[in-house]
Formats: sequence, C-alpha cells, structure tokens
Amino acid sequence: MENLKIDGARLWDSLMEMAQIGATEKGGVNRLALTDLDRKSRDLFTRWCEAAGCTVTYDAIGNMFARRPGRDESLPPVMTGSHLDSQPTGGKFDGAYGVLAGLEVVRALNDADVETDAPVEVVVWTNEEGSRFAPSMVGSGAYAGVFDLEESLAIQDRDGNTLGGELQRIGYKGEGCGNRPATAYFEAHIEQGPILEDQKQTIGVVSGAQGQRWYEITLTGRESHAGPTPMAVRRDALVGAASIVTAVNRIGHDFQPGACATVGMIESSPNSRNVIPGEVFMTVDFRHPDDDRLAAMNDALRAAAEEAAAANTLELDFNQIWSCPATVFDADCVGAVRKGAEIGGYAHMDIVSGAGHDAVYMAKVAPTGMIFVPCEDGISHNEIENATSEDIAAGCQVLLHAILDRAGGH
Ligand code: HGY
Ligand code: MN
Ligand code: MN
Repeated sequence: MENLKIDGARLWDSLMEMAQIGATEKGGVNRLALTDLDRKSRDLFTRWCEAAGCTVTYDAIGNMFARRPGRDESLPPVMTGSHLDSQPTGGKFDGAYGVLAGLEVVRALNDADVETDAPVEVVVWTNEEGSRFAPSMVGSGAYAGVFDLEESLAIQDRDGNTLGGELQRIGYKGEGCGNRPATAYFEAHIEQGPILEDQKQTIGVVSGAQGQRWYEITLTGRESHAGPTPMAVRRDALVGAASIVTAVNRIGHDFQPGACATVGMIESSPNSRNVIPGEVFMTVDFRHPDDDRLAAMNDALRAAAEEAAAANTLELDFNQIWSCPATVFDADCVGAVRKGAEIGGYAHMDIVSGAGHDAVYMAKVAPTGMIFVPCEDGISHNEIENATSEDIAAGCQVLLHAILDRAGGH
C-alpha cells in the first residue's frame, strides 16, 4: 500500500474547476454559505463523487456524505472532508482543498482497485466560515451535538434569511443529523499562516487548534446634526466603537504570546457624513491556545466596552455569541499523519492550528487528525491565497496514507 499514489494533476484540475464557481476578478472565490453558488459547488461535488462510485447523502443541516463502500459495511466509516463555502473575498484552497483531496483519495483507491475494510466517506460541512451565518462551523457543530439543530437552522444572516430557509431553497435539506460513529476523521487544509513556509516544511502534523471566542457589540447613542450639536453634549456611537477597536488591538498585544484579536465587521448608522452616528454594530474575534488566557481577554474586553460606553453616554449591548475551547487531536490520528509524511518522505513538523476547522468539532465525536500544507506568504481569507501544486499533492498523499492506516486497505 505504501506505493499507492494520488494523481496530483487531477486534484489540481478539480481544484481549479471548483474555483470557477464564484470566481472573483482577483483570482479568489466568493461562495457564501447556502447561496446559489454554494448549491452549484455542491452539485458539482455530487456529480464527481457519483462518477467515482460513491453514494451521496445529506443531513438535516445540509452536511454532505459521499460514501465509498468498504469490505465490511458494518464498520464505522473513516471520514475526511472540509467545506465548500468561502469568505466573501476568499481563496481557491480554503476548504475546497480538504474536500477535493478526499475525493482524490477515493479516485486513487478506485484506480488501484483497492478495497478498504471500513467504508470511506468524503464530507462537505455546511457553513464552516460563519461569514454569512454566525458562528463558524455550524454544520459540523450540529453534527457533533455542540449546537442544537433547530437553533442552528434558525440562525439569520444580516438580511433576515434563516439558515434553514436558505438550505431548503437550494435543495440540500435532508433528514437526521449526527449521532453516527466514525472510525476516524481527517481533514487536509492549507495552514492559513506563515509557519510552514518560514520553516520550509511541506507537511504540518496538526496536534490541535487554539480556542476562539466571537462577540457582537452594539453601541447606541443619539443621532444628531454634525453642525449645530456642541461636542460636549454629543452621544457619538462611533467614537465609543473606536475606543473598543483600540482596546481590542491592545488586548491582542497584551496577551502575547499566542493571542489574536480582530474587529472584522463594523456598521455605523445612519452612515451619513453630516449626521452624528447613533448606532454602531461591531464584531470581535479573539483566539488563544490557552483557555484561561482567553477568559482573561474576555474580561478585559468587557471592561473596555463598559468604559467606552460610559465615557460617551452610550447604551451597550455586549454579547459573546460563540466560545470554542482549545482542542487536542487524537494521538493515534496525529501519529497516522506523521507516519504518512514519513512514508512520503516529506519535511514535516508539528503545528497547532490558528484557524478553526470542522475537525475541531469532529474531534468531539471521533478520533481526529489534520494535515496542513503551506500557503504562499501565509496569506488566506484573501483572494490572492495561493499554494503550490506540489504541496497540494503532498498533503493529499499523506491523507491517503493516513486514511489507509485507519481504514485498512488491500
Ligand atoms: O475563522 C476561522 O478560523 C475559520 O476560517 N472559519
Ligand atoms: Mn477553512
Ligand atoms: Mn476560512
């Protein structure tokens, strides 16, 4: 089995074809969860998997499962996959790589006429990005029982569309969700940071992922005329928000090493140049490998928000909408990834994921491991996101070995 090879050119071609769905002028993709473009990507994935002899099903939150039968259908499947939804200015590889690497493993097993003991399933998780429907990783979270299914289906986007309604509209709402054993879950992904490239390593043997917390903050002051309203009596929501943006950045630096702190969204209303902003909505994304430090960052943020509201006579609505603790992956799965890198002869190093992935939630219900490959300049969540075909193929080759290690192959 160690001589079994994936077809890197076929994988690259599939990635480039998938990247045409939602392609942007700068070479990225805009394929938001449960839009018509998401549906198109799901349809293409289904066609490819059925052509590879898989049976494709989907569950009540639209997670898709392309199943390649095993010698013993009673064994829990070895699952692999990622997501097809993207950021609004996302890249070609974030998510799609893990999905299509899983498909390439199936294609390579078919070419070599290899039968695995356990079935193999390639998975597309719904709404991993959390960009349109917050929070992140909702499909895998519902599957793992972390999120309530009905509450997840009721999540609304900023235009009031519900996740469940959009899922129904694109025709991918199935039955049931989760509560299914798996022998193992592996996810291949670009690192989305600079470490592997800096260290000149081809494979990241991912030992786990850092913790995350997401917040939504609304500040309410008083709209009034930018001309006659004296500075001393203003209740300017944007001035309060600016203090919080500065505080978020300061907290990120104060909690080094390890902390990441970002204000990604800010909406000021009425957003008119000669009206003092009456209301501001903003988001905060905190990350840290240590949950206790993340909790302390939370306290610092809440204090800063209360101080900013008081100083500008604003009402404060402060909500932590999501918390995901730091995760450690299964030692045997991490070992299978490391062994796969050794078989392939790839330079490799252990690494903790800075980003969240569906593997974080699958780790709650199955032995889980991840494989990282470098991305150019460590850039992701950006249309210029790029990776080399050699690294993309290497990660898929390691995925093949890891899956065979857990599924048994003959
Ligand atoms: O935000 C994340 O870490 C992931 O890209 N959804
Ligand atoms: Mn991703
Ligand atoms: Mn992403």
